[in-house]
Amino acid sequence: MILIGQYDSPFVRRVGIALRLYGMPFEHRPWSVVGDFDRLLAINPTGSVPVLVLVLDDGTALVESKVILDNLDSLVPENRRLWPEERLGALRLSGFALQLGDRMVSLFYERRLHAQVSEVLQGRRETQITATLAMLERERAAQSGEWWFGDGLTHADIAVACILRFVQDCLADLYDPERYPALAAHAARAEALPVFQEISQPFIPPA
Ligand SMILES: N[C@@H](CCC(=O)N[C@@H](CS)C(=O)NCC(=O)O)C(=O)O
Repeated sequence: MILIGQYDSPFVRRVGIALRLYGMPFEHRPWSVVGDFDRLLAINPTGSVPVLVLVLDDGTALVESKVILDNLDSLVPENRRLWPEERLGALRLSGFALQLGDRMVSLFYERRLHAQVSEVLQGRRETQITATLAMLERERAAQSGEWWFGDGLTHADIAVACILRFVQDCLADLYDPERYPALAAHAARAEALPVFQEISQPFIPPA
């Protein structure tokens, strides 16, 4: 398998972390969505990452981190899957984390790429991001386990941790760890794991 995309994307990173945790060998091609746009388009016409190319099959390319992880999860024995027994709860949480990530990407591009930032869009995104962080903080604070659903790390834990790294990297003004102590502890616990340290790269802003 070939994973395309850089680990400063929370979506690429969550796939890379899961691949390592599953023990699945893969080749990583850290293509930039800007610098490698043309060759990315040839594989994924939406020009987005992550893309997972299933080389051992027929070269099928999967996009969208959730689609990719659902497929990978179906390939491993049940006891290695990264969805907990409380699957609905973890899906729900992952959904909020991923939408939060999408809002962050949108705001980052708005601020970075538009000469004249839309105040309406910026305000809307900031409200959405702040409200979702507050909701996640309340919910994480209500859980005393090591991870969100108990002892085992799940896709939902990974998604939240990757998104929290992303907000610190590219929208730091919206994330004060002291305001979100339960989330900050969650992120610190995840980032201390060897797999999070290995599947990681400093943020490279698009030129
Ligand atoms: N919902 C997608 C989000 C993917 C996404 O937003 N990727 C960004 C990088 S963080 C991207 O490819 N941006 C390039 C673009 O949108 O043109 C997923 O979960 O895979």
